[in-house]
Amino acid sequence: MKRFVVVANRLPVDAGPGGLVSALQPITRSSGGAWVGWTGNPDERPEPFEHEGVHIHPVELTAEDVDRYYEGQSNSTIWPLFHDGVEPSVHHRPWRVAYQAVNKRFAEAAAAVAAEGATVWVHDYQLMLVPGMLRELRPDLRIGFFLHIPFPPVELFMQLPRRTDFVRGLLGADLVGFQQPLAAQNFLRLTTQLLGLRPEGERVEYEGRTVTARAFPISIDVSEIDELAADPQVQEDARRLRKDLGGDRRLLLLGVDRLDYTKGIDQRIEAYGELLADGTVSNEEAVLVQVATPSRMRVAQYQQLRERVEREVGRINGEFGDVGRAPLHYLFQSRSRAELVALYLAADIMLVTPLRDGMNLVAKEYVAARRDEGGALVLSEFTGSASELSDAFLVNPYDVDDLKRGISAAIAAGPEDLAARMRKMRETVRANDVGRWAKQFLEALGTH
Ligand code: GDG
Repeated sequence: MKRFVVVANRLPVDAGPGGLVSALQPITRSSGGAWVGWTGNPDERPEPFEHEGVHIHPVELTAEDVDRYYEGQSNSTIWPLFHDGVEPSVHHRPWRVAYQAVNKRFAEAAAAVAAEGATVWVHDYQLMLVPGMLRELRPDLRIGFFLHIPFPPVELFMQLPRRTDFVRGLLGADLVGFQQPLAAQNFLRLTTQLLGLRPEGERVEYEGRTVTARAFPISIDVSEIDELAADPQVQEDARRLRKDLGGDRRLLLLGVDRLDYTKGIDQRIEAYGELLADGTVSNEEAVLVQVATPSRMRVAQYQQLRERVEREVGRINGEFGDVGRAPLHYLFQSRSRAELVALYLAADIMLVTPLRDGMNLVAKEYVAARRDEGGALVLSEFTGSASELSDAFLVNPYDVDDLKRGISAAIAAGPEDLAARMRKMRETVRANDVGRWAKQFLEALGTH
């Protein structure tokens, strides 16, 4: 039985050193805690085991669960709706049933490993019913929930079938954390609209308990990026990349995203194509590298996005390229952390232009990597990161002209202006590392 339990869709094994894992692993390890989650492979349930000092408690998902709970309800219903409905949200009753059943399984697994009075921290949109289910099984627990994606405006949330279940589910927690203050407010307004509750400030009384809804903007493991950026091999790789792409005479623009329709990849490529077409940049003097990491490729909307993007990449390279020199390098591949940091170091302009994003860690990683205070960040207003990184070149990604304006401003900016902006952004990111984020959340939950 454990005093601290993390519950997340995925286990911290074979998942790569993501920010969440590096933030929670140390706390989980030092408290002798447990992590409840899925291995990522359908139809398998390994026995619980120890991994890097953490007790791993696998939850099984059948192939049908992956289809309905994960790709269906989580990624085709909730994900698009919570991102402003940038793609239509798809609703199917069997998906809802599976989501509920899988959430029950996670809640039961957490209830089985948590000691009397333990702290349980549940993560993200795949598991929004877990806090309520867990509260019912184990009223003695202190339960926290953090939503990594945006929480939509009330009018959009109201479209969700069985919407009240989700609000009740979240209210099972003592502390519900969001990326942005507006998200917490949206949630509290819904408790009034759907349940007639009366929030006061960030607190609301529900079934005799006080639930707090507050923003805890997530960040990155700054030291991980800092160490990679200081590594002579990574720096050498960055120089080689630049050389391969045409040396210092060519301006290097970079995008790094999961291939996801919320990331604004097609709008960004369209803007770059127009800059080439109107002569603002030429193939001689600029090159865009777009890393698009394969993601959720069994979901139809992701396959369609891939087709759209690849058609546009082909068109731009066909129209503006030359033998041995292409204006756009598109990598539909996953890269190592070291390779990403080498790209960050090589890039003159980082393009982070999502249509909506809870936070966006790539923007923060780019800033953390630039120990040289070089480089420029073009950043969408619709990311959580924009609230903190106001010294970036902020753009509205829905407006191609504004995207082009932001990119052109970054191209035109002088080195002193860029360094001043980067210095301020680096201070912000370095002062708000993911370890601090986790600590603040857990302190707020503990003193609740
Ligand atoms: C969700 C929310 C929120 C990307 N490609 C590769 C790779 N990555 C890494 C990046 C970054 C992470 O994945 C992506 O994080 P983001 O924040 O950019 O976006 P989501 O995946 O949508 O994350 C988001 C986040 O949760 C945390 O709360 O910020 O708003 O949507 O760290 O570097 N890593 C490796 N190879 C790749 O090819 N190794």
